[in-house]
Amino acid sequence: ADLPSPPPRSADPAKLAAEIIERLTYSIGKDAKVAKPHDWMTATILVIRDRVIDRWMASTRQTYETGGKRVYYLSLEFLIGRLTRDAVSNLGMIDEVREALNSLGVDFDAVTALEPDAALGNGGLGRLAACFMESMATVDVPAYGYGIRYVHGLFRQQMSDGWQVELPETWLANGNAWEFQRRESAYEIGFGGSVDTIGNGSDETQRCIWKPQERVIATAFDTPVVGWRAKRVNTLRLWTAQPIDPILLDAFNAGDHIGALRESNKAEALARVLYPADQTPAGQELRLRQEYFFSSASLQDILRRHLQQYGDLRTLADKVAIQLNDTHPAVSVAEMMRLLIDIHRMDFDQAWDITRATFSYTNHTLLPEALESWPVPLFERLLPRHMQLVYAINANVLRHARKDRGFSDEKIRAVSMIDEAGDRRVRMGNLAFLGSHSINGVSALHTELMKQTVFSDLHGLYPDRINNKTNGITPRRWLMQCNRGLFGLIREAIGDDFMDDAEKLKALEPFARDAGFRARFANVKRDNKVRLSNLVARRMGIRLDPSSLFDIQIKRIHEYKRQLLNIIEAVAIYDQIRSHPELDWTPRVKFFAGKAAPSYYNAKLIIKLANDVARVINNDPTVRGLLKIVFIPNYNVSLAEVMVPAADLSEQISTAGMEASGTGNMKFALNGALTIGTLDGANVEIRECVGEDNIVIFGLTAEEVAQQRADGYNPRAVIENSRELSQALTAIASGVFSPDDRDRFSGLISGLYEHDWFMVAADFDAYTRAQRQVDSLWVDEEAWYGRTILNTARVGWFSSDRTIRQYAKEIWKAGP
Ligand code: DL6
Repeated sequence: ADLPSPPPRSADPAKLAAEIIERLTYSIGKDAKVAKPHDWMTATILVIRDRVIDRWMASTRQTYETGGKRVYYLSLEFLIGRLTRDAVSNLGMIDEVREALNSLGVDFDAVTALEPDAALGNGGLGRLAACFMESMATVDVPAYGYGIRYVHGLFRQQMSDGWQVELPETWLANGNAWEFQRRESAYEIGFGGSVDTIGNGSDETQRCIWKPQERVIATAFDTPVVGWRAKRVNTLRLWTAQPIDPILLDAFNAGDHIGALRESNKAEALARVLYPADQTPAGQELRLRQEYFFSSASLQDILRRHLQQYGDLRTLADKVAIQLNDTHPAVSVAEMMRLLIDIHRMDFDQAWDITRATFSYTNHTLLPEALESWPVPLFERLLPRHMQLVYAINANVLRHARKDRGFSDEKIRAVSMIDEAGDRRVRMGNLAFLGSHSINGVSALHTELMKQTVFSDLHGLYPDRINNKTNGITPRRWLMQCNRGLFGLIREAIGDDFMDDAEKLKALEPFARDAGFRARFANVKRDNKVRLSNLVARRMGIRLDPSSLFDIQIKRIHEYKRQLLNIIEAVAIYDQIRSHPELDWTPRVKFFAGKAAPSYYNAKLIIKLANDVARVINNDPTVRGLLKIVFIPNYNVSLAEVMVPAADLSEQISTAGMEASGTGNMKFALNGALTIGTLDGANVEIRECVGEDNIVIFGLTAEEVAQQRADGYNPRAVIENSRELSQALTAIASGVFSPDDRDRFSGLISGLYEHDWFMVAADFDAYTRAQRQVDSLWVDEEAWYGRTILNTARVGWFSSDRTIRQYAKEIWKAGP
């Protein structure tokens, strides 16, 4: 029988205020008089959460009743940031909640600022997953995100004398009012052990039974994800690991108090930390365990839900689409085969058809060191049944390649799931590719390079599978919430249409020629720069002049992203300012922020260099404040929300061919910054949208990079030919910026002379010319803001709503 639902909750500020007090009293057990700021935050979240739940249940019910296809986004990373402001804003209740809290003497901004960032990701890949979750709810795709509920997200970065130090991050320390534990959604996950074969050897009767040696329980925590205007609320389901027996009582009673908890600790280690590597091979058993743990839990959950509703797994691909976010969940392909064949008794061919029809895979990098592969002995020891299935799938594919397509030995080696060069390894990229009907890259250039390089032979074998889905960002978080000033100004100018369709920002184009609008746009930018300057003064004690050009590079620290190129250019300008004090130098602040993988020595050295150079330049009176360098520690989503709106210049200067897409480039352009960048990743498409005059492009193209490397690039000759570059490198290498340890950077710099894999020297002169071009554009303030307004007006296409609509239509066949 239909049971009654509760009446929907009101958005009236007085009612909100009353409910906040009620929650404070009855859920938190605090009197308003003694409540601490955190208590107010939790009470406020609980009240907002109630409004979300109404729509969450309606969305779930609607998918069930209409038999809608569900999309499952499997990702080891979700770099969410704070949730509360996002939810309140998407519910359209910011003013009401602010007023309610005000009436209680509590400041909305102060309360929301207390929420810790959910930093369950390393960088672009994880942040993309978070934007996608919000956009899937916005464009009405019934979707679940699946991941791990890491107790410790990405490490906290502290600076100790300019060196990065990693500290554990504790986002759950004060509880998490947004999540719901689902004790009933629990699945057993096995590791190790052996496989028994039963039956008489004929295919129909033979059966494999995996008997794992270790078992843990995965249990779910659900967080609602609210789409724009709260039309739909989807679910982010994160798994945590528990032991089967919380304590081995026999061992405990025998006095082995530590041994009694060993199993428990081992299980809990699975969800303890986010693997802090970014584009480096994880190389650790724990990582493979995490990958299998969350893949298996998610697939068991998906199959259970499907069976419960439809009772038949043969319809799986009609009702379910599973997107693999990079290769981290690629073991899902083998797990799906195991579940279909061993547990649900399907035959191999049918299981393989269903698997491929259900899965699709997104590749996010071409860097060879980031292409995951696992040593065969490790894979076999942890997942013996999956190893058998990988061999069986491989045999199928290789037979087809050789017999039907006449593949040579060399091509067979390239498409095989087993890498036979050196120690045998299971290639997760090939497994994900072969188990999917769609494989996509994340920008047009990256997709082309995928076809030509890492997947060229697989592409030859299956030419219809690779497609492009250029990344996007959610305009809610990355414009409407983080840049209230610009948001208000745009609404005044062109009305509200762009709030539901970011491409309608185009209506702003004519305002680029309107002097009054340009002045207001400049004022908003200035306010945002003042806000960032205040943050820097508070956190670092450095005073900045907001009328300087704010030049910002924020992203993971990696040699291919070339923070080093930017720092060397700073050293070169420093020289120039001192040699030519009579010239009109553009006052500039170069900002950096970003984390380095803890084991990535050169990246950490680059952070130290930025800090060393900053100390010298910022304290040199002859510079007269014309150049300042600021490295803001502990970059995270919340810091990005302050930095992005304050940028005049966005640094997107990776070695061409190496940045798959980038998404920071889109955020900056949307918030009215000019890009200085190479023709890499999505920069190429940004240039097409904003127009050549409104972006500053420099340097080698991807093709030229490949050509130079093939021709035997000689960086020493390039350096010796450039006076500015040689002088800057000599200064750094000889210890001008590191008087306490003169050789600190000599290795880093000699690497540039000897190989310079990332083409810093090759692009240096072009980069400095491009920077001087920026200086000359900056002088004409009117024209500068005309250009930046055109950037905002023309990058609506990079909304993740557009990206998700393309995934939904072209890959998932789901959604409206
Ligand atoms: O697709 C999201 C993001 C891209 O914008 C970046 O260009 C790319 O570097 C990043 N890739 C990774 C790969 N990590 N792994 N594996 O983070 O993805």
